[in-house]
Amino acid sequence: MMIESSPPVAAALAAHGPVVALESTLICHGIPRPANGELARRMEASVAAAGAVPATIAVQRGILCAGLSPRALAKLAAADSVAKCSTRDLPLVLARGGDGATTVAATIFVAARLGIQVMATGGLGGVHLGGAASLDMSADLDELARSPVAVICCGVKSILDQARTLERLETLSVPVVGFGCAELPGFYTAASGLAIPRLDTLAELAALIEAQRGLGMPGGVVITVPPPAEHAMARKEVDRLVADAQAASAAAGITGAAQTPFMLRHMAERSGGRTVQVNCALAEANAALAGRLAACLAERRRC
Ligand code: PSU
Ligand code: MN
Repeated sequence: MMIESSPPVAAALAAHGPVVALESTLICHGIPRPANGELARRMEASVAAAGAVPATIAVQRGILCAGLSPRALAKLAAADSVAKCSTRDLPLVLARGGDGATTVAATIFVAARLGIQVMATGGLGGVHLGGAASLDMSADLDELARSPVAVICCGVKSILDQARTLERLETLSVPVVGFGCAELPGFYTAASGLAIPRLDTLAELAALIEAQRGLGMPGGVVITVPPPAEHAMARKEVDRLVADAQAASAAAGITGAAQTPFMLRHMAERSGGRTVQVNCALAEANAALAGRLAACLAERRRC
């Protein structure tokens, strides 16, 4: 296996204990410094407080690591030019011996190989605005169709075409549910206007995952929760920020993998840091829920 697990992660996996995978693109390309380092620590702490072991995934000098020491995590958050790695980028960064931050796609690819069933992030990647023509659709979606990992998130990032992303996930046979909500959350905001099935307990979430495994389906599930109410933004404000970021991105000729980081940065600046605040709060809450779900799944395995 080309993946190196940290001692705590290896021990938890060997004992079939609860482990939660965390991504590193959110840290390196989604949140500005120094808030990103603080968030990385808080997400790990939230997973641990729920009784699970955090496994932040990243490539370090050509080695694909699951679980970073506090020092390595701080170094990653402070680093300048860590490559954004989706699944297709992993072989190249390994071959070059470089450093890489994993997206949701690359993170669940690694998690699945290790038998980690749950991961947490802020917002899933998806079909970009205009994606029907440009074909810019996040590899997060296709990877979810083949990696059996439950991704806890606040829906699809606000900069994306949320309705078309849901359509694509349906085509890929990836279940999308709301935990305590019957509407796909809109990432920075609670509302999207898109209906999804609602589940209300951890046991129901676990049963969903177990049913998918029981049927021999290859993929994962998307478990969505609204952003914490005290931090959530109004939909109108988010729509305005997205439209501005979209226009700036088009004017600057930004395409491909650079688009998501560019737009997130633009909205952070235009909102005076409001979007970063929401993003950090929701990512931390998602990590806590992921920890609880992983603990619940491990408990049910023992019964
Ligand atoms: N969630 C956040 N911020 C982020 C991301 C998720 O709150 O920056 C990252 C994830 O790594 C996700 C990626 O996989 O954005 C999507 O990038 P793209 O659209 O290029 O696939
Ligand atoms: Mn893309």
